[in-house]
Amino acid sequence: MDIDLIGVPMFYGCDREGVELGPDKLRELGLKELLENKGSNVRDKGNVVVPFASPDMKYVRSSKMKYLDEILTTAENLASEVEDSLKRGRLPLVIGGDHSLALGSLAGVAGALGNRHAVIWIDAHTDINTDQTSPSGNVHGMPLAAAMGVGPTVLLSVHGKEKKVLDRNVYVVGARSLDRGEEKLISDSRMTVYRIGDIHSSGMQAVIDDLLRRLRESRISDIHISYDIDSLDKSLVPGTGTPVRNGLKLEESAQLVEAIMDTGLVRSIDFVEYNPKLDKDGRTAESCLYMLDVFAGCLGRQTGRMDIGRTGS
Ligand code: 5AB
Ligand code: MN
Ligand code: MN
Ligand code: MN
Repeated sequence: MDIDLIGVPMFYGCDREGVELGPDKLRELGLKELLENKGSNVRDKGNVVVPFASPDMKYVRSSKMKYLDEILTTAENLASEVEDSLKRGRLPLVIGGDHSLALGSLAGVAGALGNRHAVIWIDAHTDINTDQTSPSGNVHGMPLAAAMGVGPTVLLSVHGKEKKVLDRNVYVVGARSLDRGEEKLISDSRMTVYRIGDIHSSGMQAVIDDLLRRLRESRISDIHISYDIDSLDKSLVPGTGTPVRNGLKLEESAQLVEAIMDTGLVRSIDFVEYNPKLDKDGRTAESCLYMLDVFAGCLGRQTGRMDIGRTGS
């Protein structure tokens, strides 16, 4: 596979410093080599520009969404990069940074692929708050709602088009920490949420089978994976801003990622929320590398240019 690495050194969406160091730390740990060794052709596009803001600028633009201007500018910058990579037939691998960057990656995906794609959001959270329902004002809890066209216009208008994905093509896996407004949006929309309880009661394979069946029936032609490392159990990722107990094991996460990757439909990937500053004994780095190795293995098995338009698995 031809891969474009794109770093997004930003913490504004989680309001907790350290996560902006994620992209360069993963490079230092050998991300490019890891991908190359498994057979991919990798171009590192570097980091997108993230404007500077001091903490006193947090609420300048909005009282409900912290660092709004800086997040929007970064999202525009990222959207252009992702769109450009996809149009060249390369797979953008976006390295965070906090999850608000998905406002940009999904805008780029929509720009290049239209609306026949699915978004698979692997996360302890569903990230479907709006400025009205958010308990924190942190935009990293809002990008998936915005992508479905729900929330304040400013978040929806990144890089054109208001809807970056149809709600019926949205799947969250691993959810276990949801806010009340998020629960309401789940019942009011057609998105699918596989909670940790479903995974523990039926097993990961049953969840995967159901997910793949729905993907097939929906006739989507492309997939974007947004991988938040807090989907993993708290013990595996001390170095993330919002760890949650009772999460996925590495083996379960690998099984899930492999099944999705092996559809051959994955066009773009986010890998987010690794905060090297909060890590303990390199445990999070190790978990990240384990999962990135899984992605790398799958990507390496896939061949060169992507044939956009294929269906089924
Ligand atoms: B993450 C919370 N729902 O909105 C909120 O890490 C947490 O990108 C959001 O999944 C976590 O502040 C966002 C309480
Ligand atoms: Mn998230
Ligand atoms: Mn464009
Ligand atoms: Mn999360």
